[in-house]
Amino acid sequence: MSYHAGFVGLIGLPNSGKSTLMNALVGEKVSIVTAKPQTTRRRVIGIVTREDMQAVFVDAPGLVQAKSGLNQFLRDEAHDVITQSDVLIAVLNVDEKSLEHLDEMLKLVRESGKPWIALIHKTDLPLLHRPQILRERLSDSGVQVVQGSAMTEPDSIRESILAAIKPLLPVATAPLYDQELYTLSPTRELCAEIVREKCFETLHQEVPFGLAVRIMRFDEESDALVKIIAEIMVAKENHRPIVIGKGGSVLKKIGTEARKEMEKLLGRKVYLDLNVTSKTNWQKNTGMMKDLGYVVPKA
Ligand SMILES: Nc1nc2c(ncn2[C@@H]2O[C@H](COP(=O)(O)OP(=O)(O)OP(=O)(O)O)[C@@H](O)[C@H]2O)c(=O)[nH]1
Ligand SMILES: [Mg+2]
Repeated sequence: MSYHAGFVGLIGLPNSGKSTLMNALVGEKVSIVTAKPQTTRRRVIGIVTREDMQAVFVDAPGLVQAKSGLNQFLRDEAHDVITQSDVLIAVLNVDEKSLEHLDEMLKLVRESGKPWIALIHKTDLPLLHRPQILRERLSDSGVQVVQGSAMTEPDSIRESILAAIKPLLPVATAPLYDQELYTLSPTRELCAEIVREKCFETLHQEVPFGLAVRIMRFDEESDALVKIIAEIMVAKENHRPIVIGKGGSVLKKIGTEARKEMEKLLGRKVYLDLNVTSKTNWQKNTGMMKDLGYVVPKA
Protein backbone atom coordinates (compact mmCIF):
# COMPACT_ATOMS: atom_id res chain seq x y z
CA MET A 1 0.00 0.00 0.00
CA SER A 2 1.59 3.32 -1.05
CA TYR A 3 1.49 6.29 1.31
CA HIS A 4 0.48 9.71 -0.07
CA ALA A 5 0.68 13.17 1.52
CA GLY A 6 0.32 16.73 0.28
CA PHE A 7 -1.51 20.03 0.13
CA VAL A 8 -5.00 20.25 -1.37
CA GLY A 9 -6.35 23.73 -2.22
CA LEU A 10 -10.11 24.36 -2.07
CA ILE A 11 -10.76 26.76 -4.93
CA GLY A 12 -14.05 28.35 -5.91
CA LEU A 13 -16.12 31.48 -6.18
CA PRO A 14 -17.20 33.34 -3.02
CA ASN A 15 -20.01 31.54 -1.13
CA SER A 16 -19.58 28.23 -2.96
CA GLY A 17 -19.28 26.41 0.38
CA LYS A 18 -15.50 25.88 0.59
CA SER A 19 -15.31 26.51 4.33
CA THR A 20 -18.35 24.31 5.02
CA LEU A 21 -16.59 21.62 2.99
CA MET A 22 -13.36 22.13 4.94
CA ASN A 23 -15.20 21.60 8.25
CA ALA A 24 -16.89 18.47 6.88
CA LEU A 25 -13.55 17.06 5.70
CA VAL A 26 -11.84 17.66 9.04
CA GLY A 27 -14.86 16.86 11.20
CA GLU A 28 -14.19 19.96 13.31
CA LYS A 29 -15.00 23.62 12.87
CA VAL A 30 -11.75 25.15 11.69
CA SER A 31 -13.10 27.66 9.18
CA ILE A 32 -15.85 30.20 9.74
CA VAL A 33 -19.00 30.01 7.59
CA THR A 34 -21.58 32.70 6.88
CA ALA A 35 -24.27 33.37 4.30
CA LYS A 36 -22.29 36.40 3.07
CA PRO A 37 -19.64 36.16 0.33
CA GLN A 38 -15.98 36.94 1.11
CA THR A 39 -16.14 35.48 4.60
CA THR A 40 -12.77 33.69 4.44
CA ARG A 41 -9.86 36.12 4.29
CA ARG A 42 -6.68 34.27 5.15
CA ARG A 43 -6.07 30.66 4.17
CA VAL A 44 -7.05 28.07 6.78
CA ILE A 45 -5.38 24.69 7.08
CA GLY A 46 -7.30 21.53 7.97
CA ILE A 47 -5.52 18.18 8.23
CA VAL A 48 -6.99 14.73 7.65
CA THR A 49 -4.72 11.82 8.56
CA ARG A 50 -5.51 8.24 7.56
CA GLU A 51 -3.50 5.05 7.63
CA ASP A 52 -2.54 5.44 3.97
CA MET A 53 -2.55 9.23 3.51
CA GLN A 54 -2.38 12.72 4.98
CA ALA A 55 -4.33 15.41 3.15
CA VAL A 56 -3.52 18.96 4.21
CA PHE A 57 -6.54 20.92 2.99
CA VAL A 58 -6.18 24.65 2.41
CA ASP A 59 -9.39 26.69 2.49
CA ALA A 60 -8.84 29.76 0.33
CA PRO A 61 -10.81 32.99 0.00
CA GLY A 62 -13.34 32.96 -2.87
CA LEU A 63 -11.90 34.14 -6.18
CA VAL A 64 -12.62 37.82 -6.80
CA GLN A 65 -11.27 40.35 -9.26
CA ALA A 66 -9.62 43.33 -7.59
CA LYS A 67 -6.69 45.68 -7.90
CA SER A 68 -6.43 47.22 -4.45
CA GLY A 69 -7.10 47.00 -0.73
CA LEU A 70 -8.54 44.00 1.06
CA ASN A 71 -10.05 42.54 -2.11
CA GLN A 72 -6.67 42.51 -3.78
CA PHE A 73 -5.34 40.59 -0.79
CA LEU A 74 -8.21 38.06 -1.12
CA ARG A 75 -7.43 37.63 -4.80
CA ASP A 76 -3.67 37.24 -4.25
CA GLU A 77 -4.21 34.88 -1.34
CA ALA A 78 -6.45 32.58 -3.42
CA HIS A 79 -3.95 32.65 -6.31
CA ASP A 80 -1.10 31.83 -3.92
CA VAL A 81 -3.04 28.84 -2.54
CA ILE A 82 -3.32 27.56 -6.12
CA THR A 83 0.44 27.96 -6.59
CA GLN A 84 1.35 26.30 -3.28
CA SER A 85 -0.98 23.28 -3.53
CA ASP A 86 -0.14 19.83 -4.87
CA VAL A 87 -3.74 19.11 -5.83
CA LEU A 88 -6.78 21.36 -6.33
CA ILE A 89 -10.47 20.84 -5.73
CA ALA A 90 -12.59 23.14 -7.92
CA VAL A 91 -15.79 23.76 -5.96
CA LEU A 92 -18.79 24.53 -8.20
CA ASN A 93 -21.99 25.34 -6.33
CA VAL A 94 -25.22 24.45 -8.12
CA ASP A 95 -26.83 27.78 -7.20
CA GLU A 96 -24.07 29.90 -8.78
CA LYS A 97 -25.75 32.53 -10.94
CA SER A 98 -22.83 33.29 -13.22
CA LEU A 99 -21.71 30.38 -15.39
CA GLU A 100 -19.22 32.81 -16.90
CA HIS A 101 -17.51 33.29 -13.52
CA LEU A 102 -17.47 29.51 -13.03
CA ASP A 103 -15.75 29.14 -16.39
CA GLU A 104 -13.14 31.74 -15.39
CA MET A 105 -12.50 29.85 -12.16
CA LEU A 106 -12.14 26.55 -14.05
CA LYS A 107 -9.74 28.18 -16.51
CA LEU A 108 -7.52 29.29 -13.64
CA VAL A 109 -7.51 25.79 -12.15
CA ARG A 110 -6.77 24.15 -15.53
CA GLU A 111 -3.99 26.62 -16.34
CA SER A 112 -2.27 25.96 -13.00
CA GLY A 113 -1.12 22.63 -14.43
CA LYS A 114 -1.89 20.94 -11.09
CA PRO A 115 -3.80 17.68 -10.84
CA TRP A 116 -7.39 18.48 -9.82
CA ILE A 117 -10.88 17.14 -9.26
CA ALA A 118 -14.21 18.96 -9.44
CA LEU A 119 -16.88 19.02 -6.77
CA ILE A 120 -20.44 19.86 -7.79
CA HIS A 121 -21.55 21.25 -4.47
CA LYS A 122 -24.80 22.06 -2.61
CA THR A 123 -26.70 19.34 -4.47
CA ASP A 124 -29.27 19.31 -1.66
CA LEU A 125 -30.71 22.46 -3.25
CA PRO A 126 -33.71 21.80 -5.50
CA LEU A 127 -32.00 22.75 -8.78
CA LEU A 128 -32.52 19.48 -10.60
CA HIS A 129 -30.91 20.31 -13.95
CA ARG A 130 -27.93 22.27 -12.68
CA PRO A 131 -25.68 19.32 -11.72
CA GLN A 132 -26.09 17.95 -15.25
CA ILE A 133 -25.31 21.34 -16.83
CA LEU A 134 -22.15 21.61 -14.69
CA ARG A 135 -21.14 18.03 -15.54
CA GLU A 136 -21.39 18.88 -19.24
CA ARG A 137 -19.11 21.89 -18.72
CA LEU A 138 -16.55 19.57 -17.14
CA SER A 139 -16.92 16.70 -19.61
CA ASP A 140 -13.94 17.54 -21.82
CA SER A 141 -11.58 18.13 -18.86
CA GLY A 142 -11.14 14.42 -18.17
CA VAL A 143 -11.09 14.96 -14.41
CA GLN A 144 -12.97 13.06 -11.76
CA VAL A 145 -16.21 14.75 -10.73
CA VAL A 146 -17.66 14.27 -7.25
CA GLN A 147 -21.01 15.66 -6.24
CA GLY A 148 -22.76 16.20 -2.95
CA SER A 149 -23.54 18.52 -0.07
CA ALA A 150 -21.12 19.20 2.76
CA MET A 151 -24.04 20.53 4.76
CA THR A 152 -26.41 17.57 4.57
CA GLU A 153 -24.03 14.64 3.90
CA PRO A 154 -20.62 15.53 5.39
CA ASP A 155 -19.45 11.92 5.85
CA SER A 156 -20.17 10.74 2.34
CA ILE A 157 -18.62 13.86 0.75
CA ARG A 158 -15.47 13.37 2.87
CA GLU A 159 -15.04 9.75 1.84
CA SER A 160 -15.69 10.46 -1.87
CA ILE A 161 -13.17 13.31 -1.86
CA LEU A 162 -10.46 11.40 0.01
CA ALA A 163 -10.80 8.48 -2.41
CA ALA A 164 -10.63 10.81 -5.44
CA ILE A 165 -7.60 12.83 -4.34
CA LYS A 166 -5.43 10.09 -2.86
CA PRO A 167 -3.91 8.90 -6.16
CA LEU A 168 -3.23 12.54 -7.14
CA LEU A 169 -1.25 13.35 -3.97
CA PRO A 170 2.53 12.94 -4.02
CA VAL A 171 3.90 9.63 -2.76
CA ALA A 172 5.53 10.18 0.64
CA THR A 173 7.35 8.19 3.25
CA ALA A 174 5.75 9.90 6.24
CA PRO A 175 3.00 12.39 7.12
CA LEU A 176 3.84 16.10 6.81
CA TYR A 177 2.35 17.01 10.18
CA ASP A 178 1.83 15.33 13.55
CA GLN A 179 -1.01 12.83 13.13
CA GLU A 180 -2.96 14.33 16.04
CA LEU A 181 -3.10 17.82 14.50
CA TYR A 182 -6.23 18.87 12.64
CA THR A 183 -5.47 22.55 12.08
CA LEU A 184 -2.50 24.90 12.20
CA SER A 185 -4.59 27.87 13.34
CA PRO A 186 -3.57 28.99 16.84
CA THR A 187 -6.39 29.18 19.40
CA ARG A 188 -6.21 32.99 19.45
CA GLU A 189 -6.75 33.08 15.70
CA LEU A 190 -9.73 30.71 15.96
CA CYS A 191 -11.22 32.98 18.66
CA ALA A 192 -10.72 36.12 16.54
CA GLU A 193 -12.41 34.36 13.63
CA ILE A 194 -15.37 33.35 15.82
CA VAL A 195 -15.94 37.02 16.69
CA ARG A 196 -15.68 37.95 13.00
CA GLU A 197 -18.19 35.23 12.08
CA LYS A 198 -20.72 36.57 14.60
CA CYS A 199 -20.16 40.11 13.25
CA PHE A 200 -20.80 38.86 9.69
CA GLU A 201 -24.01 37.14 10.79
CA THR A 202 -25.32 40.10 12.78
CA LEU A 203 -24.27 43.11 10.69
CA HIS A 204 -25.34 44.06 7.19
CA GLN A 205 -24.45 45.99 4.05
CA GLU A 206 -20.88 47.25 3.94
CA VAL A 207 -20.18 47.09 7.71
CA PRO A 208 -18.95 43.45 8.05
CA PHE A 209 -16.73 43.70 4.98
CA GLY A 210 -14.82 46.62 6.48
CA LEU A 211 -14.19 45.13 9.88
CA ALA A 212 -11.34 43.16 11.35
CA VAL A 213 -10.88 41.50 14.72
CA ARG A 214 -7.79 41.32 16.90
CA ILE A 215 -7.32 39.47 20.16
CA MET A 216 -5.69 41.96 22.51
CA ARG A 217 -5.43 39.70 25.58
CA PHE A 218 -5.86 35.99 26.10
CA ASP A 219 -5.38 35.21 29.78
CA GLU A 220 -5.76 31.69 31.10
CA GLU A 221 -7.02 32.72 34.53
CA SER A 222 -7.46 29.13 35.72
CA ASP A 223 -8.27 25.62 34.44
CA ALA A 224 -11.88 26.74 34.43
CA LEU A 225 -11.74 30.30 33.02
CA VAL A 226 -10.19 32.16 30.11
CA LYS A 227 -10.36 35.95 29.91
CA ILE A 228 -10.33 37.29 26.36
CA ILE A 229 -10.24 40.92 25.28
CA ALA A 230 -10.89 41.45 21.57
CA GLU A 231 -10.93 44.54 19.42
CA ILE A 232 -13.40 44.93 16.57
CA MET A 233 -11.91 47.46 14.15
CA VAL A 234 -14.27 49.22 11.77
CA ALA A 235 -13.17 51.07 8.65
CA LYS A 236 -15.44 54.09 9.07
CA GLU A 237 -16.27 56.16 12.15
CA ASN A 238 -20.03 55.93 11.44
CA HIS A 239 -19.87 52.10 11.57
CA ARG A 240 -18.96 52.17 15.25
CA PRO A 241 -22.44 53.04 16.58
CA ILE A 242 -23.93 50.42 14.21
CA VAL A 243 -21.73 47.65 15.65
CA ILE A 244 -22.51 48.79 19.21
CA GLY A 245 -26.28 49.24 18.67
CA LYS A 246 -28.85 50.99 20.83
CA GLY A 247 -27.77 50.70 24.45
CA GLY A 248 -25.06 48.25 23.37
CA SER A 249 -27.63 45.67 22.19
CA VAL A 250 -25.89 44.64 18.94
CA LEU A 251 -22.48 44.24 20.55
CA LYS A 252 -24.05 42.26 23.37
CA LYS A 253 -25.61 39.83 20.88
CA ILE A 254 -22.29 39.40 19.03
CA GLY A 255 -20.50 38.90 22.36
CA THR A 256 -22.95 36.33 23.73
CA GLU A 257 -22.85 34.21 20.58
CA ALA A 258 -19.06 34.42 20.29
CA ARG A 259 -18.56 33.56 23.95
CA LYS A 260 -20.74 30.44 23.70
CA GLU A 261 -18.79 29.18 20.72
CA MET A 262 -15.42 29.93 22.34
CA GLU A 263 -16.52 27.98 25.42
CA LYS A 264 -17.25 24.98 23.18
CA LEU A 265 -13.84 25.32 21.52
CA LEU A 266 -11.85 25.80 24.72
CA GLY A 267 -13.91 23.54 27.01
CA ARG A 268 -13.78 26.27 29.64
CA LYS A 269 -15.82 29.26 30.77
CA VAL A 270 -14.92 32.41 28.84
CA TYR A 271 -15.10 35.99 30.00
CA LEU A 272 -15.22 38.00 26.77
CA ASP A 273 -14.77 41.73 26.50
CA LEU A 274 -15.30 43.35 23.08
CA ASN A 275 -14.11 46.86 22.22
CA VAL A 276 -15.10 48.62 19.01
CA THR A 277 -12.56 51.01 17.55
CA SER A 278 -12.52 52.88 14.29
CA LYS A 279 -9.38 52.89 12.17
CA THR A 280 -10.41 54.81 9.10
CA ASN A 281 -9.63 52.93 5.88
CA TRP A 282 -7.30 50.44 7.57
CA GLN A 283 -7.57 48.33 4.40
CA LYS A 284 -5.56 50.98 2.55
CA ASN A 285 -2.84 51.11 5.19
CA THR A 286 0.00 48.69 4.40
CA GLY A 287 1.21 48.59 8.01
CA MET A 288 -2.21 47.73 9.42
CA MET A 289 -2.87 45.14 6.72
CA LYS A 290 0.43 43.52 7.61
CA ASP A 291 -0.31 43.70 11.31
CA LEU A 292 -3.60 41.86 10.72
CA GLY A 293 -1.86 39.16 8.70
CA TYR A 294 -3.37 40.30 5.42
CA VAL A 295 -0.18 39.84 3.43
CA VAL A 296 0.56 36.98 1.10
CA PRO A 297 3.55 35.04 2.46
CA LYS A 298 6.62 35.09 0.22
CA ALA A 299 7.48 31.68 -1.22
N1 LIG B 1 -27.79 24.31 0.77
C1 LIG B 1 -26.48 24.27 1.07
N2 LIG B 1 -25.87 25.37 1.53
C2 LIG B 1 -24.55 25.29 1.81
C3 LIG B 1 -23.79 24.11 1.61
N3 LIG B 1 -22.51 24.37 1.96
C4 LIG B 1 -22.48 25.66 2.37
N4 LIG B 1 -23.71 26.21 2.31
C5 LIG B 1 -24.07 27.59 2.66
O1 LIG B 1 -23.45 28.48 1.76
C6 LIG B 1 -23.06 29.70 2.44
C7 LIG B 1 -21.58 29.95 2.21
O2 LIG B 1 -20.84 28.92 2.82
P1 LIG B 1 -19.28 29.05 3.11
O3 LIG B 1 -18.80 27.70 3.51
O4 LIG B 1 -19.00 30.19 4.03
O5 LIG B 1 -18.75 29.41 1.64
P2 LIG B 1 -17.28 29.84 1.18
O6 LIG B 1 -17.09 29.29 -0.19
O7 LIG B 1 -16.29 29.44 2.20
O8 LIG B 1 -17.41 31.41 1.11
P3 LIG B 1 -16.21 32.53 1.09
O9 LIG B 1 -15.30 32.25 2.22
O10 LIG B 1 -16.96 33.79 1.31
O11 LIG B 1 -15.58 32.44 -0.24
C8 LIG B 1 -23.43 29.49 3.91
O12 LIG B 1 -24.69 30.10 4.14
C9 LIG B 1 -23.53 27.98 4.04
O13 LIG B 1 -24.39 27.56 5.08
C10 LIG B 1 -24.47 22.95 1.10
O14 LIG B 1 -23.91 21.87 0.90
N5 LIG B 1 -25.81 23.10 0.85
MG1 LIG C 1 -14.95 30.54 3.26
